[in-house]
Formats: sequence, C-alpha cells, structure tokens
Amino acid sequence: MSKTALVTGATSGIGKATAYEFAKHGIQLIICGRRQERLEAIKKELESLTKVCTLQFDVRDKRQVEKAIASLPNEFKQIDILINNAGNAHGLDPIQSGSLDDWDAMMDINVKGLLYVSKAVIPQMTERQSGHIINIGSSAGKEVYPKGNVYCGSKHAVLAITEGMRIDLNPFGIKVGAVNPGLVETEFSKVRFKGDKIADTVYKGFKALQAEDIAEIIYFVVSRPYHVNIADLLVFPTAQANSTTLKKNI
Ligand code: NDP
Ligand code: 8X3
Repeated sequence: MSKTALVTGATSGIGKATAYEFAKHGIQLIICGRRQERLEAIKKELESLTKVCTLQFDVRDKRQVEKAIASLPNEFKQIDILINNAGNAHGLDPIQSGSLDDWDAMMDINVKGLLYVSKAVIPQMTERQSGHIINIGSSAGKEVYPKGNVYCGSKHAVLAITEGMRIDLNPFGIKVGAVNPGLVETEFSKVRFKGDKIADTVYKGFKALQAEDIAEIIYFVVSRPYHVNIADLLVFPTAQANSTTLKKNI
C-alpha cells in the first residue's frame, strides 16, 4: 500500500517541490497551506501521479490545525510521513530595532505552528508504532548570523524540538530528523523583505540551492530502509561555506 505524507507549506518553495517529488514516487499527499487556489492548482497537476488531498489552515491557529487534520477523509487519515516545512523569516533587523510583529510571526509559525501540527499527527503514529517526521530547520538553526537573532532562535528551537521528539518517540519506533538547508531560492526572501526589491539581490551572483535540490534530499531521507534514520542533515550551495561566507561572482 502506498504511504501517505502530510506536507505543510506545500504552496511554495521547498514544500511544493517536495509534494512534486513525492508524487513522482507514488506517495499519497496531503498538501497544506493558506493559499487555497495554489493548493487546488497543485492538486490538479499531481492527481495523475498520486492521490492528493488539500488542507487549508494557518499553522498559527491551533483550533484550525486540529479541525483540519481531524477532517481528513478515511483514506488519508493514516499519516506515515509528516514534513513540518511551513515557515519563513520575517525581517532582518538588529535586535534593538526589530519588530514585535515579525518576532511573533516567526515564533508562532516556525516553532508553535510546527508543534501544533505535530501534536495533531503524533498520537496516531504512537498508536500504530510507526511514522517518520522530518522538520525543516535551517543552517540558521546551527549558527547565528548578524540580524538573524529571532529567526535563528526559531530555527535553533526547531532543532532542539527535533531532538526531543526523537528521544520521546524512540520507544515507538518513530523516525525523527531534521533537514537544514542554507540559501535556497524560493519565496523566502520575498516574505522576509515584505516584497522589497532587496529580495531580488539575495540569490544573485552565485548558484543558490533550488527547492528541487532539497526535495530530492527529503525523498532520499524518507526512502531509507527502516533501520536507517537520517537524524540531522546540513546542506549548503557550493558557493556558501557558512551563514556569512558566500563566494559571489559579482
Ligand atoms: P516559501 O516562502 O517559498 O514557502 C513557505 C511556505 O510556508 C509556503 O507554502 C507558505 O504557505 C507556508 N506558510 C507560511 N506561513 C504559514 C502559516 N502561517 N500557516 C501555514 N502555512 C504557512 O519558503 P521556503 O520554501 O524557502 O521555506 C520552507 C521552509 O524552509 C521554512 O521553514 C524555512 O524557514 C526553511 N528554510 C528556507 C531556506 C531558504 O533559504 N529558502 C533555508 C533554510 C530553511 P501559505 O503562504 O500558502 O500559507
Ligand atoms: C534560511 C537561510 O541564511 O537565509 O533559513 O537565514 S538564511
């Protein structure tokens, strides 16, 4: 029987590419996000490859999260793979002038949203004693960079929560791991800089990772044999050595 994966943040970037990659391999999909039109368009494109169900909710709203996941039709109720991907940076400011709204958004989406979705999915995994959770962290979860303060804090939290999940879910045979990318060319910078044209410069002058690169890695992680759990994976574009060292050709 084909496995079922729930992917948050599937309307764009890494989550969308992961949905496409999983569909190619016949994995049944529950694709999530706030932008319903995008969810419907992706569903339409992938339906010839696999079964697809859409769930529209804001990960910040715990009631919406619970309600959406409880509403899944029977054939999608058993979630084998959870990809906690929804998230973004909001702003890039020194701590003394950062915006409280940006801080709320990052902690509420990247940390609490990931917890709400996990809380709604984990009980059925512990009951079945099987499942695989991948949290999308970041190089920013391993290293703090100037003005990254709260975003880096949110991603450090994702890595701590990932370790905690792996320990607590170990008795149930559930795999838990994190995939931590460096610079990936998605809508990430458009969101971070709120549409400002500075976003267009972030991936200029070097070859950034593409969402598909990360999607292929995520599929590799979920397709290992049962006894192999890739617990933590850091991936940079070749041009990037760490958060602050980037070889640009301009
Ligand atoms: P995108 O902006 O392209 O995608 C973000 C996704 O998250 C969208 O599908 C969006 O869907 C969803 N999302 C955002 N806020 C919410 C919310 N409140 N409720 C539900 N869904 C939400 O960015 P990426 O693909 O780059 O980012 C995906 C993950 O990868 C994030 O966790 C990010 O931190 C991480 N990451 C990204 C890197 C990069 O350089 N791009 C590097 C390292 C990690 P919608 O708006 O429809 O709700
Ligand atoms: C995204 C990577 O370096 O743009 O998590 O913050 S970075």
